[in-house]
Amino acid sequence: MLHKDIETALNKQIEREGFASAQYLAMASWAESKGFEGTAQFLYRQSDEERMHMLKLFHYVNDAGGYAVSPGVASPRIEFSSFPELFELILEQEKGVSEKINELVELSFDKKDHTTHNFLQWYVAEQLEEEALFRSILDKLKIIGDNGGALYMFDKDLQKEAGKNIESPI
Ligand code: OFO
Repeated sequence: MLHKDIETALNKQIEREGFASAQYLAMASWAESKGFEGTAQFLYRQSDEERMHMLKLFHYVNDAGGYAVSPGVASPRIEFSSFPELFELILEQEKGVSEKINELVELSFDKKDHTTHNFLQWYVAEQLEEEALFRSILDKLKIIGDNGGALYMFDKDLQKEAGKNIESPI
């Protein structure tokens, strides 16, 4: 049986992953409306990934004897001034998620809940990967600056990234 505090904290995390999915979806729409197809595909994929992160937690809570709560959807931001601004926001969002995952790991440790502690390791590794990905994207954008041709290539690169298989965690 899940400790109540852990159940509550995991449900909070379900909410965050759901919000991340909605935020990526809003970003995908923005990129698509600007004609950046590759970036849009990449962001749609990110949105799907976050939904899977949410579902993986959801199933875990119920499998572990808790009660998973389907979260309401808070309104994500829908307007952005530039690609650097959009990707900065993503990196901040992912850093925030990593922080919360670390807090959850600590809580599971405090409560001596080894099963949840073990389950959360997948998220620890995933967040490390995602933060690294978005840091490298931001580095590329710094080099690109206002160069339209380079931005076009950047969009094509993200299209390739979007085509990579997503490892399904559920
Ligand atoms: Fe990248 O947020 Fe999910 O875990």
